[in-house]
Amino acid sequence: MDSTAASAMASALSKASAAPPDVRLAYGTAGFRGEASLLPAATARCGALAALRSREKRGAATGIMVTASHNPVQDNGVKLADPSGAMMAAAWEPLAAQLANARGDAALAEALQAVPWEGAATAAPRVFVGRDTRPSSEGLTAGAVRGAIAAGCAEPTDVGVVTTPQLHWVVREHNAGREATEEAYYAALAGAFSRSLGGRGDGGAGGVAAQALLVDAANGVGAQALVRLAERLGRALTLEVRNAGSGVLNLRCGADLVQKERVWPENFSAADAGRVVASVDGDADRLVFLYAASPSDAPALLDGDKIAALSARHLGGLLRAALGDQPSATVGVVQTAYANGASTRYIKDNLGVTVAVAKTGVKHLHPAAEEFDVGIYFEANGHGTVLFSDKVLGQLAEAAKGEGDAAAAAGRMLAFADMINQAVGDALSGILMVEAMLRLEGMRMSDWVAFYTDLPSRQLKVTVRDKGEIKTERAETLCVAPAALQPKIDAAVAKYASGRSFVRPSGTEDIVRVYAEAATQADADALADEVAAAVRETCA
Ligand code: G16
Repeated sequence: MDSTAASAMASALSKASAAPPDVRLAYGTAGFRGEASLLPAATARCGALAALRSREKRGAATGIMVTASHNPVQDNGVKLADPSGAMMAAAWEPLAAQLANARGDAALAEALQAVPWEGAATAAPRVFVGRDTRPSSEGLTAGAVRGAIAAGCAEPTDVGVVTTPQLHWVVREHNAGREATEEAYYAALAGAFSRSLGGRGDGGAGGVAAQALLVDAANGVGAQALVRLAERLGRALTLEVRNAGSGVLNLRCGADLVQKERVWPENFSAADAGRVVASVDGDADRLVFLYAASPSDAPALLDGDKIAALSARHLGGLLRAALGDQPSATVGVVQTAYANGASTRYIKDNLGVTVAVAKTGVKHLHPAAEEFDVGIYFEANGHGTVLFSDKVLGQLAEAAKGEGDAAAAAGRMLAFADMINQAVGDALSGILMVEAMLRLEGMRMSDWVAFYTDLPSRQLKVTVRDKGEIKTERAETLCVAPAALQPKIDAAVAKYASGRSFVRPSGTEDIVRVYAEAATQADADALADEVAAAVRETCA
């Protein structure tokens, strides 16, 4: 942007936004995140950035979502959506950080001058703004709207209280010229769910839908969306939503707790044995399942790895049924270092599907999945989705015009492509996808659990003076700073059979995450404790 335009916009933006806090805010795994009182400046400036990104994309809509996802209720955050509906391009993250931390008009003008501006001067920006149910979200959203207006977006579109994936979906659909409303979202998902089943599996041929599917909504924004989706689904699938908002957001409930601690969330217990239990996080972009065959069993966790395995198995099979045994379309799974080693082996060795590894964060997995025609990406924590290339969609559309089993398989696969939110991981869309796949495979939850047995693992959080001291490489599997840490991790890992461990600074919380895997649970726990102690000692 030229200096005259930048100065004018800086003065409008500084009137529209509070001053940044004394601490420097970093753009983390999924945007800015922290205690809500730290965020008014960052959210307002992200509103401006969303408008600037839209201008740079010649008026294609972008999105801004005010949420702190799995974080405690007193935190908040902001996630930005690109015109494709995916996370904002990584190249713009430094611009966001510079803008969010700029103090005074001159620093704001300098930050704005760094924003790409080719063709943007005349474009009319379009920004969709959504928020979750946190008490601080309404005020921060108002700031984001003011920021977008200061950057030239005359009328930001307030989509109100929505899940993060709904906001991303609306942006994607709008830019594709389709109806981009919340109502259209429910209709699209429910319609595709029933088309995917095509009359098969209704009522639960696989024994999975005879009873209502139980959902832990983390007392978050997903609860109201699940209720509206259930209305649309009617008898095709009954959902019973618990932790629907009367308790504290993310406290002893939600996908983050369930995945990390492998326990029943609040308001669920051994009495729910035999039922399918889905757990979503505070903004409904993560999904994991729990299942206990009998009340005396500890619940088994079916995490993002298991969802990836089920998707690869079902969609790989459908693709071959639709396009023949040697389809030219490629299928691949993208995982992170957190993926359980047993899942990677199952996907590669049993399913014969390629596995790629990316750094934590959907912003890293999503582009890696785009390398495949059917790109399946899931983080173990339940974030993920499936992407379909235009090439494979074209091949399937052609095949669906025919007759017989191949045409039916192609039609079913196209229904999955409509049901799955390809903008970003979506717990609601994921629940339907898993349910449809289980019914079509004629599988029970116990069959899915039995795909493979997870290697025992443990995750810990360690608080240190400055998590930023920790630097990693090789998709976060190697700690390169502080230099003394990786040798300590290596020494600890060497003591345990099938040991594996890594550390990384969280991009959403002020902590360091420790992951450990080993042949027995006792060993995984001991390894995690040793590595956590090494982190404390080295980063004290
Ligand atoms: C965000 C990202 C996820 C990522 C998670 C990790 O999730 O969207 O892709 O897995 O952060 O967080 P951390 O860096 O703390 O390990 P969410 O659900 O918190 O928005």
